[in-house]
Amino acid sequence: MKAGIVALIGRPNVGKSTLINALVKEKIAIVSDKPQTTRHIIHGIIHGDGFQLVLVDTPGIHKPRTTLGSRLNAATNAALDDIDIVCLLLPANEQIGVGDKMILEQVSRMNCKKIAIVSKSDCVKKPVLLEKLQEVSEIAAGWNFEWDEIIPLSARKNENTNELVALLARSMPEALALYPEDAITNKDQQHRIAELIREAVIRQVFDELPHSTLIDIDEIIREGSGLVKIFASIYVERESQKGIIVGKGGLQLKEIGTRARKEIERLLSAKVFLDLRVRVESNWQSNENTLDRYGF
Ligand SMILES: Nc1nc2c(ncn2[C@@H]2O[C@H](COP(=O)(O)OP(=O)(O)OP(=O)(O)O)[C@@H](O)[C@H]2O)c(=O)[nH]1
Ligand SMILES: [Mg+2]
Repeated sequence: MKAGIVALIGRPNVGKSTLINALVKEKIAIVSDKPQTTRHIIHGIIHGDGFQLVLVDTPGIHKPRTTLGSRLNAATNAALDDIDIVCLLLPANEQIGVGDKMILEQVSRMNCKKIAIVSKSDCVKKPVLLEKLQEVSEIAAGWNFEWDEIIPLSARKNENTNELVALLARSMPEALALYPEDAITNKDQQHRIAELIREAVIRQVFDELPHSTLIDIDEIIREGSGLVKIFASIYVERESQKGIIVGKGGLQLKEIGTRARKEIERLLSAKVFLDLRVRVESNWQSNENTLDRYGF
């Protein structure tokens, strides 16, 4: 048996969560076109013939502006201890910038196999992709290391994703499986439901409230009929932000509820009744106690 831990890292928005979902073949991490979507370390488990891969999705490494931001970076750093492979995602359709270079420096100091993933390969034409691969290959020399592998892929189009799994499986050490055979993630259903609500909130109001919301599940009731009733709170940081979530005549909140409910129904394979309340938790992103309470 071969088994081991593979961390996916990179700046916000490079496609880490989309990739873990594509590899695990189920939506275990929420995704958005806005930066700093992922806020927790999420494991995605792949079971193969004679191997088990534990993929680790991490919050995008960035320059923090809040206590939450610092804690997210710290969580990512902690997740990089004791891993077998690190995969750094660099998008094919963007320049390698200051943010990437900060992470490259960090990668150079790591004592594990290093794989560069050129993500979003579907966004560029072949010649541009080839140039990017060359650039990625050369850039490691600036920090005195070499990539063990460089692989271009598109998580959205599932291009080269099977090849990545095969490559990772080959590189795993001999070890016992870390998770039971039926596990696909370390996150429980309640956490995944809260995340699907947050994803709907990000879709609807990110521009007005980029990172201000926190979701708490108050109660889940499973009725005999199969209906699942979910009561949840969307926390904002200030009273004035409540109206943004609720919207004119409650329309915004209704739309958030409808989007989230559809995703949750898919997750639970059941009919769902979703009741969302908007509440205030003053400046929670900077409140150490609140952050502790919510597991950041
Ligand atoms: N065209 C294309 N878009 C992609 C691909 N992978 C991810 N994206 C898009 O890129 C955006 C960011 O994707 P995420 O997976 O949320 O990125 P992330 O790295 O997890 O971001 P954080 O959680 O904020 O660190 C989303 O709009 C995705 O749909 C891809 O292979 N091709
Ligand atoms: Mg993510």
